[in-house]
Amino acid sequence: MTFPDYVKSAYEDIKSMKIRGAGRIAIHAVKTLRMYISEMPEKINSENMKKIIRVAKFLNSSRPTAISLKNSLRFVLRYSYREENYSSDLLKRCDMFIETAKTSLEKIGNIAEERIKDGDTILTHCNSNAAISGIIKAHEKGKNIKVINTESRPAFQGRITSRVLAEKGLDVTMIVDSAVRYHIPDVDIVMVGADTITSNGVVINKIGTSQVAAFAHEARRPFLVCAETYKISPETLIGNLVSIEERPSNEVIPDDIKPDGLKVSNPVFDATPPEYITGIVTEIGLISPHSVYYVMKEKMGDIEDILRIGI
Ligand code: RI2
Repeated sequence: MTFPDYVKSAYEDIKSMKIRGAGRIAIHAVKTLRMYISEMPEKINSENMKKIIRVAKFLNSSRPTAISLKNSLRFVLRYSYREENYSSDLLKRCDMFIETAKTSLEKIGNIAEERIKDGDTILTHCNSNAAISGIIKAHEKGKNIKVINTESRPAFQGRITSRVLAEKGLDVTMIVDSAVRYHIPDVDIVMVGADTITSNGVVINKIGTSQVAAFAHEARRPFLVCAETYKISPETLIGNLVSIEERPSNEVIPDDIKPDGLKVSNPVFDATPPEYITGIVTEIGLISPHSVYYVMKEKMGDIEDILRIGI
């Protein structure tokens, strides 16, 4: 099956990380699928439904770790197994996902903001819209806060965080990733995002997150994860492991200076155990990592039903 150009470029934009961030790639994929569905007749026959699912699978294959991508597409196609399907219903589900993603971020920001006290220094890693939403709100409310942010090698997403926060007038200090332990005594609270949350409360996020969590744990600093519930992975409930994306070696060392035979490992995510996590700020409230299973059941319903969509 050949895909329309806009589908291929959405795939490339996500794969190359031109569009990145677990929430943003999910929204971009749904907007792209929406475009494809809008070209379909109102009554979708099984042949056309197969085509829609193929496009969804293709978009999902652009990046392997963030479950937000897969969950967003599954949300749209939740009832695709039914005999009768209408494009207007699918388009409504696309819009519903996009709107929910927006309002979830707003709610997460409000809850995270409550956890930030006047005078606090917040450490954040990488660039997470969810994690910085509370920081921005605290600043806008007039709280006198400071932010320390990691540069997040090798892709330097920390530079986006610094720019966004500095442009809003926050007091931001960028540090190299390896300086987290040096600076942790100055930190009052750590806030990071998530790409995937497993049924047993493990958080998969940007490489280095687990080190930050270990240092926060050692220094007895609260470690909060800010993430929408659509970042919970239903397949982890049936024992699937989260696959960690390995990106090209030239993101770590350019090919022209790489000695012959040098091996490079570039995993872009790691796993933080629930023992290091003070809480997860979601749109339904601040939850314990140990309660993820119950939230998953409440938000997603029948897991078997979700998995049979086949994406
Ligand atoms: P939001 C990013 O992944 C980072 O790991 C970040 O913490 C996470 O997505 C969540 O981001 P990448 O795309 O959804 O930079 O909170 O590899 O924006």
